Amino acid sequence: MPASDRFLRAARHEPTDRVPIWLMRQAGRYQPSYRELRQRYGMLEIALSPQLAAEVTVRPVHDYELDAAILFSDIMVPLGPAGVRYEIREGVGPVVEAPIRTGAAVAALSVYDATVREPETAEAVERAVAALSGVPLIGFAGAPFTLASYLVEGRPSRTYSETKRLMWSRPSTWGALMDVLSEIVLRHLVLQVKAGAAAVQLFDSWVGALDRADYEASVLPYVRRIFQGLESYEVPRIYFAVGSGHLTAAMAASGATVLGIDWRQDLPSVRRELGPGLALQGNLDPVALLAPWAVTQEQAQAVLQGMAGEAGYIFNLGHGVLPDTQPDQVRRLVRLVHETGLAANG
Ligand code: 1CP
Repeated sequence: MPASDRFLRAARHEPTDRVPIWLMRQAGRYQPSYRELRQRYGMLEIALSPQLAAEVTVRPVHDYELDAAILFSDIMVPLGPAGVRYEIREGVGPVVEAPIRTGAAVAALSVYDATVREPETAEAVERAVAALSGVPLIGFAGAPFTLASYLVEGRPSRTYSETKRLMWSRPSTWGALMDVLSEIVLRHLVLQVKAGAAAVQLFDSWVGALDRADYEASVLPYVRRIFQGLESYEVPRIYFAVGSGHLTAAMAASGATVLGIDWRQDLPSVRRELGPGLALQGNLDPVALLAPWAVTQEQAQAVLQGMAGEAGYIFNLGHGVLPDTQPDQVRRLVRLVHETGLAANG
């Protein structure tokens, strides 16, 4: 079975010959070719150059025989045309020039026509799809809460204090912010699907900071709206968060067709809890790739064993590949999953 079929078939619960594998952050710092390119260009420069973004997107698929590519971009990219001034600071992450904490600041954000304002993203998708010879491309966006966390805090945070403060103390401002972010995200994802993305992933990386009641009241309705808006395009809809075991059942009611699960959770238990309706993706600890290969192998095999014989399963890490990962470990992991992850009804 060509790599081109495995990922999409598993996402749709169809039988596959092997367990498909792709890795969050598979294009990035751990690759010598990426580090070399970064000596010459900034991260955003690469993301906003269709030719460079496509090249970086395709490279790990060619190097490691992964079963899907993910567009090289960042969750902050669609916020630029909305009027947000930000930079990706070395060793820090996204830093916003003027954090958004008032109704006036929210009102200044604009929903825009992505086809007009994001031609670079559409062209990067088209170029990557053309170069991937049938291997599916995953388009992505940050989910409204995770985007809001950067906009309100102004930078990466551990406590999300300002974000929660806004959510709790000014519910109508929060609602307006989530409204505008949902619409921007939906349009950004539709743009990628129309340009050729075969699936989408919504990264809600930091939403695990909320308890279930706040998640259901103040975040889930907006995520639902995004997935609802994508339904008619009939592409798999992946929803991922970190440290969110307490939210899994609620996230399963978002309209996603695949849930990304981090390493803290036990995949077979999640499957039992949710039933077979949703495909699952995950969940090797990214740190396991830094261990001696015998340890990596043991942990990866335990993940595979837990899902042996299950349709609707995609191997991935529980979060992104860490920058100090040895490329050879990635190569060996892909081989291991393809060689031992046989039993997906094939
Ligand atoms: O130049 C660089 O290498 C800077 C590091 C970097 C990279 C490689 C950043 C800054 N963004 C990216 C690319 C990126 N970001 C991709 C494409 C690469 C791939 O997956 O193959 C994707 C999917 C993202 C998505 C992203 N950006 C998320 C969601 C996924 C996750 O890791 O949870 C988040 C939270 C961001 C914000 C962000 N951008 C960059 C950094 C270092 C961060 C995290 C900052 C923080 O800790 O809060």
